Formats: sequence, C-alpha cells, structure tokens
Amino acid sequence: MSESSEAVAGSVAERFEELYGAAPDGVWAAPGRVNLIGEHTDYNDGFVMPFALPHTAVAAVSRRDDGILRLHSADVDGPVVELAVDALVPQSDKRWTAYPAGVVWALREAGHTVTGADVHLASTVPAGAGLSSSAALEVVVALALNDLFGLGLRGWQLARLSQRAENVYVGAPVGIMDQTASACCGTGHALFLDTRDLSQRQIPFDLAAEGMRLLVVDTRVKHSHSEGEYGKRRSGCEKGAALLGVDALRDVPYAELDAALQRLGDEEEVRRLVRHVVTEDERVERVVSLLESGDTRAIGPVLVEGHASLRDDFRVSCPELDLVVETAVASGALGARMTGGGFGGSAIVLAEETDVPTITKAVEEAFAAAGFKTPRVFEAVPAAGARRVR
Ligand code: GAF
Repeated sequence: MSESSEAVAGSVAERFEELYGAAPDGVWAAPGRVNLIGEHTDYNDGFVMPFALPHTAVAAVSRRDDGILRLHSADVDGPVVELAVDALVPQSDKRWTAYPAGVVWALREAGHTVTGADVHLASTVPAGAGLSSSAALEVVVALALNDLFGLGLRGWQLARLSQRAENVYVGAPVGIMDQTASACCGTGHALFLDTRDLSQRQIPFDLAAEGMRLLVVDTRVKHSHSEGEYGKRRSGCEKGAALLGVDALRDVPYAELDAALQRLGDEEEVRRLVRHVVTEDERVERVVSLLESGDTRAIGPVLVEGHASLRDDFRVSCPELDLVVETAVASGALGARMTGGGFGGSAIVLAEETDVPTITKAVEEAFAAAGFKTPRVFEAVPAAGARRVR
C-alpha cells in the first residue's frame, strides 16, 4: 500500500518551496484506477466500471498571472521546465510535461482563463502499468487550476478536458474512462459509468466485509497508448459501427449480436472487435446487477469471460497477462482478468481472503518458471477520487 496522499502532501509542498522560493497555494491529489469490467468499451460509447486506487498523483501548485507555466516532477530527472501558456502547440512535446501542459492548453482552448502556474508533481501511481498514471497527472492539474482560477467546473467536465488534452495535445486516442475514474470515483465504491453521457452510479464494493480481496498484478511489461495498436482497435470499432449503420457499437443490442455479425460477412477482424465490445457491455451490466443483488462471488466467472474476449477477440492481452489469469484461476481465484488497455500492464484477481497467499505464490512461481520479470502484486481497496489535500 502506498503512503497516503495526505501524508505526502507536506513533503511535496516543501519541495515546491525549495524549487520556486515560496509555499504553494495548495496541494491536490488524483488517483490511478483499476477497471473491474468494461474494457475498450469507452470509445464505443459503452459501459465501464472502474474504481480508484490509493495511489495518486500529488501536485503542489501556485497560480501565476504572467503567462508562464513552470513544471517539475519528483519522478523524472531534470530541471524545472518553463513554457509560455500562449505558445503551447499540440503534439510538440514528447516529454512527461505534455500531460500537465496539455491540460492548460485544453482549458484555454475551451475559453477558460488560465494565466500560468508553478507546478511540482510527485506520483505513486506506477507508470506504464495500465493503472492510469497519465490520467492522474492530467486530472490533478485540472483540479488544481479549476480551484485556483475559480473555473467552477465539475468532475466530469475536468475529465472531458483532461481527455482532450491527451487526445489532441499528447496525441493518444484514449477514451474517457480513466480521467472520469480519477475525477469521480468514491471511497468504497466502483463507478458504473455510461461513457455516452457520463451518467454514473456509485456501486458499493467492499470486498473485505465479505471475506474477499482484489489483487492487482503488475506484470511490469510496459505499455503505451500513443503506440499504434490501441488506435488500430479504435478505428476497427469505428469501421464496425459504420458498416452496421450505428453511431457507436454501444447501439448494437446484445440480443441482435448474431444478426449484426452475419451482416459483417467476411470482415473477420471487425467481427471479432464488434463481438468483444457488444458482449463486454453486457458483462458490465451483468456485474452491476450481481453486485447490486449482493451476489459478489458470482462476478468471478464474468471477469474470466471478459479476459477470454480481450485475449481471443480483441487481441490486446499478452503472455504475461494470460499467465496471471490462468495461474490465479487454477490456484483457486474466484475470477481474474487483464485490466486497462492491455499489451502489458496489470491484471486483477478476485479471491477469497484465505486464498491470497497461495495465489500470490503460484503467480510468482509461474512467472519465474516462464522467465518473466517478477510481478508486483498488491491489494486494491476502492479509494477516494480527486481532491484538495492541503
Ligand atoms: C486505456 C484508455 F485510456 C481508456 O480510455 C480505455 O479505453 C482502456 O484503455 C481500455 O478499456 O486505459
């Protein structure tokens, strides 16, 4: 478990003062996430169900009114980077600074008055682990600027602007899930989100009370969304929607999936993508109703089904993620699946509390036997969304 954001706020503020010569106006935190179910559905206007991790990006920030944006990160070697807010150009920056600078750009592009800032960031969200470290960076900066410039934007609006920063400024074609999770999740709950209109419902998700645990297994295979495979899946889904004459794959009813697949004829790849998205939306709805009826253990097989669909139809898994799922299930887990975009990153495992040591050991041994890097395993309990901590 990482140190709480409230506990690190003091040292982040001190470092800010060393760097910039005065105490920050405030300190904010925004979490990473795991997604319980609903993968690659968000850019198809579908359903997702993430929850926030205790790991956060923490930002000490002061407002400036001279058009200068100064950025520093505790997690990246290098000096303070200084930029002019009116000279920010999409896709001109390939460094980490593109995430916070992209948020400033997106706010200004949307007509909000943001006249500069000094920012020092420190994050405990593992980077490249499929746990939304980038979204946490974006959302924490968006929230700080929202407060400091009195913009009055709601969580979902900050999520939309952060997504725009990532899509246009950074150049990664991601959906809206990660930013909304970071901005809107709540302690002890998973967020059932309709990505079409961002309507949401907080679903109580307290596994400990029922004698269960949710493990995150970071395979330590790094992934990145600006690389081509994510974008190819997204375009394939858009092609499927166009061929079927719908706005988004969300509009293909589950009951009409077979007929839709037939209409796609010999478009084999598009058929697989469509099948994943339509069945995955149905799985999210099934998980919501199981959780709401108190049948939590029964979500396990749905998670495993979701993994098979991501592996075989959507083809975004990798040998390490498959090995976590196979090994965890073979050693008694209730369910397991990859989480996030895939191509590396993390898997989640739902297990009885008493089975956690056996499952963890089995996964570690299987990784060693396969010659894979030692995975990082930790327990995830739904934590708070973005907030001011100081
Ligand atoms: C990544 C993206 F950022 C999300 O928008 C989502 O598409 C996810 O992959 C897959 O569900 O995390």
